[in-house]
Amino acid sequence: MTTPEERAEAAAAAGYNTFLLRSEDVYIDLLTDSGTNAMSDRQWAALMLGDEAYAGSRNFYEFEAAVRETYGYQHVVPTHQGRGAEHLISQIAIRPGQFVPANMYFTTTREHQERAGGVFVDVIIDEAHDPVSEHPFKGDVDLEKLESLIAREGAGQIAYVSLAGTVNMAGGQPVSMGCVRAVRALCDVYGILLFLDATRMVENAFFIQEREAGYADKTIAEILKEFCSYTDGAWMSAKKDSLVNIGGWLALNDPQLFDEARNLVVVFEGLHTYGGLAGRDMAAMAVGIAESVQEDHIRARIGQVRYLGELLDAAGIPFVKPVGGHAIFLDARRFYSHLAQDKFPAQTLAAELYLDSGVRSMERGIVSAGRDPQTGEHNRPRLELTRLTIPRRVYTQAHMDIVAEAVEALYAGRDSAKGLVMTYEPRYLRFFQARFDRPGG
Ligand code: P61
Repeated sequence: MTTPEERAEAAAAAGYNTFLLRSEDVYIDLLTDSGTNAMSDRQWAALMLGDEAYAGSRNFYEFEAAVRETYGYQHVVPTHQGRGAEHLISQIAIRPGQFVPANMYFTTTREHQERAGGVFVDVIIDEAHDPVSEHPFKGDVDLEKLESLIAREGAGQIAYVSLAGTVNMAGGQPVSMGCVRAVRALCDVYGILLFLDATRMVENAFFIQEREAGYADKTIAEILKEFCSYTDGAWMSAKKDSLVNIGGWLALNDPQLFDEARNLVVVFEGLHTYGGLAGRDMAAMAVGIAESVQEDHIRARIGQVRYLGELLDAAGIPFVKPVGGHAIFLDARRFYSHLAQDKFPAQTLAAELYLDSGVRSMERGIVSAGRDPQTGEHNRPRLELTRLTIPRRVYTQAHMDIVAEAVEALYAGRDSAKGLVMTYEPRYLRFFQARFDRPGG
């Protein structure tokens, strides 16, 4: 715990960017659910069985078996985390000038797609951009948008369809099984590849089980495997669903594409049997993969996020509905309705929440969206959100109560917020390291 004076100093030193705070200055850390999960006793025990051979570690084969068993893909290379895998797939599967249609962007994913010369195109349904729409599958692809892109550019100009389950930037919103089947069918007509960002696909499976006709009696594990079976491969940040502090992978069914991945991984990550990880990390990941699909775990995990949502809803706080898998996304546009987007309302909300309570959250609005690579202008997302992200197996209900009280107190005094001015803007993924001034503060 810190005093208001200490937080004022820490926030100023961090340029009012929650990514630049020291964790010891944070009371409840809802920056991310990435790598911040608590490992189980079994995962810790597995760490002690690390086989740190440079080549052919026993833990690699355990990890490979876990991916095959739980996700169903044929071939896999480990990577140090999700963006390592995004880099590999983008380099392998995108030719400069090709289009990459996706169900909304993710920061690192789009960065790697654009670095490989790809042109990102958002083909998510319109409801995803609307924080008040209660559509049960806001992560779905709009097939008309996808088809018209194919018709306009030609199938040969589409690198692949980039599908994420759940959709982080839309609020952790799921994709339906009906959608992935339909996208698969369309891809088959045109001979287009379909790759999945499987980072929170277990959480996505939970929503299918809960909401989609015909899936109530299927297990999370069955739903996950069926969903993946419609795709040609996947990349993964294991720091989320798979309950580890570090790790990721790229899986591919096509032996030739896999051959390229296995070759490229040695240039950027490490040998194909460790990919930037220690043997013990792969051991913990193998156990985490199996634990992640346990029904009770996933119900408790999403239940906790919903609990916070219910508290905030009762207090009339505006946030993205329905509540998604990993976080509550406060709607900064409505929270600070007096602030124009150029005043960075979501960044302001993250800064003010920290100053007021020591709770750390994350901007997911205009700062995160970066600039258009062609025009150099700010991308202006319709969603201007501040994410309260819940790590898995870490916090208690009492922590959620405190967070809700903190947000309510901030909402009561919302009119006094004046916004922020950006004083330093990094070239890549600017939100991580950008700095701001706080007028009057
Ligand atoms: C997060 F502010 N997510 O949500 P890596 N795909 C997806 C992710 O959510 C994801 C990655 C790929 C993070 C960490 C993070 O703009 C940010 O293992 C759906 O982080 O490399 C990561 O996986 C990349 C936070 C990443 C950010 C980018 O908190």
